[in-house]
Amino acid sequence: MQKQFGHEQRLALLSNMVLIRAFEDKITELAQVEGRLPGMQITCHGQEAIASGVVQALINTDVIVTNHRSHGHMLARGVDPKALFAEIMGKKDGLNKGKSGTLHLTDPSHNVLMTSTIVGASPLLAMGAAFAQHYRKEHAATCVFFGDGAAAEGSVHEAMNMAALWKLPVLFVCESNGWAGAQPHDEHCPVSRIVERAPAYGMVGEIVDGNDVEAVYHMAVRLLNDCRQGRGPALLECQTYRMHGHSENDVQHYVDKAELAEWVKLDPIIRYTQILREKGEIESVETLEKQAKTLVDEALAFADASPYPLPEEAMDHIYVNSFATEG
Ligand SMILES: Cc1ncc(C[n+]2csc(CCOP(=O)(O)OP(=O)(O)O)c2C)c(N)n1
Ligand SMILES: [Mg+2]
Repeated sequence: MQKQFGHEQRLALLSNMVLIRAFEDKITELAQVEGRLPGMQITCHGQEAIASGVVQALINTDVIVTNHRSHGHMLARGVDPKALFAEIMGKKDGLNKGKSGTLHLTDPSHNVLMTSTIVGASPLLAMGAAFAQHYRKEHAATCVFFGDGAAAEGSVHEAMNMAALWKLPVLFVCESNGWAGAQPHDEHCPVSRIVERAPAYGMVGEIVDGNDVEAVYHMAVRLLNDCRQGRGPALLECQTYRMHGHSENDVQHYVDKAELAEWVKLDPIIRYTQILREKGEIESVETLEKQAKTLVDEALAFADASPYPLPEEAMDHIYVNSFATEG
């Protein structure tokens, strides 16, 4: 059941954004230190309102399928920051025993089915989860996150066509952040708004200011309710901006600094803090920031204390019957 929208919900929308920012600020910091974090670190700086708003609109039975920019979705869903940090560091006590790293995260206990870093694969993979919900007549939906770059992939078109045809309970959430790697939107997409495609698939489409967490939340609540009631899929486009490089080792030399500065002014955390202060709901964001920092420090200490998985365990937990045990 969806809780009544009030002070508690507004505070949760803000505190989840603050936690995501604090968590990823630490990732950014450690990504610059050699040997601290394996692989490519991809953060959602500037896009926190989408993770916080959409995920808060989900109910427990809803399923998430996500992509390479997934930390925010997982934290907002309540995934343990310690296990998440340890996983990102490739440690044994990580969410996936240190074998997924940052890019293949999954947490079935929170119905985060999977992360696919194959651009455009997540929507098609979400079809399986949504079909199962539909087949079992569950009161649940599948929420899949993908980027504006992914929207051009054939697999996304197939997924949308099939979902609309079979009236599957899927919320397609397109995080339109203006970039696909180093390519600006108009270099890879002939329409400025992905949402314009929704009617052509035979589904509802809505667009929101992705830096306005309450707008995202309310729209997601509405669309998800319709999905769960068997009215078929919907496309929610959230307009936002990628505030960091594609990954933390991308210095964004190709980004127009004035354009970036304009978007920095629309930072979703600063905007919502101001709104809640004006409403008298909070005095400042500092208490939430301190709490988030403590959680992140504890998460890092936990991850640091955890060992790396042993080489002889490399094939464990990969297959249902691993090659290691089958010989
Ligand atoms: C099929 C495929 N092609 C290319 C890549 C390399 N790649 C990783 S992320 C990315 C950009 C994706 O852009 P978008 O979907 O807008 O997501 P964003 O990174 O902006 O969140 C690319 C090209 C990939 N992982 N998979
Ligand atoms: Mg993008």
